[in-house]
Amino acid sequence: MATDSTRTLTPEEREADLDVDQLKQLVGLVEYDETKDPFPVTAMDAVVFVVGNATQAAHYYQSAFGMELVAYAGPETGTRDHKAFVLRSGSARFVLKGGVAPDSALLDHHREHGDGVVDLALEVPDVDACIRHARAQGATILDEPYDVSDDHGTVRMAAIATYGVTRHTLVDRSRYSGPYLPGYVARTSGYVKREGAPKRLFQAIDHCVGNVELGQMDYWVNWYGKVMGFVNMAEFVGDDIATEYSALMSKVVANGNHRVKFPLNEPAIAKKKSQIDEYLEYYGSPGCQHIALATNDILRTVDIMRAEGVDFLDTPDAYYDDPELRARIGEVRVPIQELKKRGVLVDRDEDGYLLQIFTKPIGDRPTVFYELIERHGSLGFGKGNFKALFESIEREQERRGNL
Ligand code: TYF
Ligand code: FE
Repeated sequence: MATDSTRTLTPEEREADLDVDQLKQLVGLVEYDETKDPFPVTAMDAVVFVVGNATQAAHYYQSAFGMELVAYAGPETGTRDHKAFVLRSGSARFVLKGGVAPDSALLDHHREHGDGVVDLALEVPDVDACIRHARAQGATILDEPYDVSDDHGTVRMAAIATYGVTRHTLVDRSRYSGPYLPGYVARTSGYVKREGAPKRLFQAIDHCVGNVELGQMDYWVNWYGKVMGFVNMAEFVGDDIATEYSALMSKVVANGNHRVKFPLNEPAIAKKKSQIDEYLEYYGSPGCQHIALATNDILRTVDIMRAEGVDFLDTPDAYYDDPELRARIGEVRVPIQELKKRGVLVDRDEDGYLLQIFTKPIGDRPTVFYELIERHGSLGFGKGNFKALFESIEREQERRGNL
């Protein structure tokens, strides 16, 4: 019997007043038979970043991304090595870490990679079963299953290595009621309550993209299948598209109900330097390239983020004036003029359409950036926009002197 796994909401999702239908629409869920899943995953637990200045980054994610500060660990709370700020927006959770102690390993990490994602943590119902399966499939176990406890209960965790220096921490917080993890204290800031402060700009994480080295994409696609039971989604960018206008290949893996989606890119050999090569060079290893944030009002979100100083990639007017695009996308919920004004891209497939837009890299190095995505039935990633998008990325590469 196929269980309706889309029924499963995490406590964070319930707390954020998300219901299943909203979530289905937001991130494009499908039904699947969870009883046959060797590595059941409920949702993303957190995206964990190492940054050069977590104190200031926490301010940026509140002011520009409308996120809410919920927890903190640092020297004042007994964590002498680093500071960590936990931020939430709907069901999305970001953790920002910055080294404090001069010998903190986080400082070495930052010297080598700059700001970046170190952990795509996953909420799972059974950490031990996942680790047993992962080990049998040859995964590198970074942390064997262990418990951490405080007054709020117990969290069971473990970690496995994925591409580059990235890890997947597995988290079972079903017996825990604290603000994040033991060692963290609840912390809010006056920021969200401030008059005129941006109110929740996105509701969930839609997908997290990994850049891997030339020739390694299929290895990692197979790895996610073998180790985590992830399935290959139909969308891909092959050699044909790569050599025509941009030097990358891409495939998408997802957990059974598509709640967690990981596109994987590798550079392709082309006339110009691939945007993926630029990333690999500046990050110093494979790593997370972009995080797509699901919003139910992309126009408002873009307007607010722009006003707060976030830079988005530009889209030439010709994109919107192309009769072929107009015919293909048909009617969307707003006049095309509204999209054009903001540079929001639109793509349609057999299931529906989506609106999307991309920021420029958000740190000092040309590495991590964000996508905003508003889905209306489409389960894709905006394949019809790849040409316009990659050309826009290449214009930025050129400005940076990296093309
Ligand atoms: O996640 C995706 O597949 C889309 C498209 O460098 C994309 O957002 C792919 C590669 C890239 C930027 C966007
Ligand atoms: Fe994307």
